[in-house]
Amino acid sequence: MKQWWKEAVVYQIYPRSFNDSNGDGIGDIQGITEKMSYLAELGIDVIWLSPVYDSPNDDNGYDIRDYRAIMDEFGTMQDFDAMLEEAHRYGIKIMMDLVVNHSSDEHQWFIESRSSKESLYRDYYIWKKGKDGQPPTNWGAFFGGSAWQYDEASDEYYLHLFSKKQPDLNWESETLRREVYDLMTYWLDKGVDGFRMDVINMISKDPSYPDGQTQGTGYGDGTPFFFNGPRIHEFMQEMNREVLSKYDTITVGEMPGVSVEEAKLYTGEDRNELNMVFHFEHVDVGNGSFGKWNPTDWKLTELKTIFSRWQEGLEEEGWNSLYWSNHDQPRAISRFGNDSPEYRVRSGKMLATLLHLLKGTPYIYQGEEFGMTNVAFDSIDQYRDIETLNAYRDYTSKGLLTHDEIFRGIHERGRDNSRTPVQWSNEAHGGFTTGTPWIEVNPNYVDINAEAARKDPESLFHYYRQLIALRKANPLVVYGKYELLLPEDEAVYAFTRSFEGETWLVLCNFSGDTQQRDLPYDVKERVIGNMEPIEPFTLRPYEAQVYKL
Ligand code: TEU
Ligand code: CA
Repeated sequence: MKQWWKEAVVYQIYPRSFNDSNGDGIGDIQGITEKMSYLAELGIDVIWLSPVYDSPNDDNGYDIRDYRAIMDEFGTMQDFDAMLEEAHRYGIKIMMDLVVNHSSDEHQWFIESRSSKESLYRDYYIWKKGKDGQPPTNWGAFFGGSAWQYDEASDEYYLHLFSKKQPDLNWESETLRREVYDLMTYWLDKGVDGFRMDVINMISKDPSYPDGQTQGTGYGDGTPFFFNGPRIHEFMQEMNREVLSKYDTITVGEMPGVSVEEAKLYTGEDRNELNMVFHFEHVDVGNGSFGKWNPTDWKLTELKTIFSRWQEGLEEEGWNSLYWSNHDQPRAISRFGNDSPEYRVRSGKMLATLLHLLKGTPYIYQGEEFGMTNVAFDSIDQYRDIETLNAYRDYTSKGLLTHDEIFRGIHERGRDNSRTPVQWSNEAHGGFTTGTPWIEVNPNYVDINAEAARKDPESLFHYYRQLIALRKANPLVVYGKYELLLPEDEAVYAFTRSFEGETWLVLCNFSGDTQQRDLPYDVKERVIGNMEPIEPFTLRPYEAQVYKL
């Protein structure tokens, strides 16, 4: 089958915050259908849809209660079918979010499993005896506390790497794996085009369940025993053989902690596992002693080293995904650019130029295409994300971080930065809802919104359209070989892409100062850039230029 997913651009929708069609303050599926022409105008090929399945929303849909039903707040299965049909009418494919490392504790499987040790569903989940009154291991859950929840009735603990309402599924059970393949088949038979697989490299655990070196208190400080476990490739190949190989799909595995070497095994052409993976190396630059909660400065050379390792590492084997942001990460311009009024759009175009001229499949997160920024709420009561709320409570109550210290981390890196409603216009609530939004809209919606961007030919929105069109018109953008230049440069990211005798030079100034570089190249023409170029190679603050050599 043609590897169309290498030439595609993916747009991620977090439905809860995308567009509310019925005024209840919550984004919904009909709201997506209403915006399909907007996405077609942008020029994207695939929508990655964050979970829309029935869920109690402990983790906003990443805790699934019924894999074959639509969350009431998002609408009905008819709404879903209408959205799928509308997307396909525009030639846009739909990639569902497959969350099968864990389910909700309200899923029927878990209710049965917890009901009795003799239940047929007992081994759908991971139950273990404690040790001397303590949990089975000293692992910390990503959302705080122990990764084990005690169950009085059976005097056993169940594993939950995330919240205690997200019990981990037991992939050692072949019956459970069969259930997963069946639900995947259900959606593929409905006509969806692929899956983004949530923390899929955690599904194989080390069967010895060893303790970590230190007591995990959570928030990712836990032991790495649940990454890339011993049977992970067996499971991925079985999933491919049993389901994916029977359809023309696009797949991406979300893999915290994955290395380039491991990514070759997941995405190699002859591996029959996945098309690509999401790694976390670049989004973790500048992590402090408490990770993202006390972030530090990062250097451009760190970013270059990471991107280059992945570009070169997967050049011959495998394929890269490319992203700046998603529903777990802060807004790209605030994180890696400059969200001041003077430089917001220019640095947004610079970041987009860099990402979309790298080799791999680019992902655009909702609102990134017209330059949405981080939000800085004053009160913890304005935040909604379980990870942020738990971390604020735990780090301040244990005196590990002061309110001001962790609020800096929440403002810079909290997940709600990317979950405030998409700002469609300068109307109330940014045109997202006629009701009261489930989370407040960023007050800067008055100036930063899709409607204003679409009207302005110099906007970031139209620049993204040009980058996407460039990819469609030039195989070099998709297949060209990447070569890093100026590796030690802390202001300018420079690289070339070469394909069939043609070479393009990409220059991105990450700094707020004008940079002058002498490079041994003759310019034939300027392909794209965020400013009218002056003599090569002078780059004004946040200037980006792509030249054909
Ligand atoms: O995220 C996996 C994950 O590792 C995140 O917890 C992320 O590393 C962290 O939030 C960054 O600080 C996936 C989903 O994308 C996320 O929304 C879910 O909360 C999580 O899995 C559990 O399903
Ligand atoms: Ca709604």
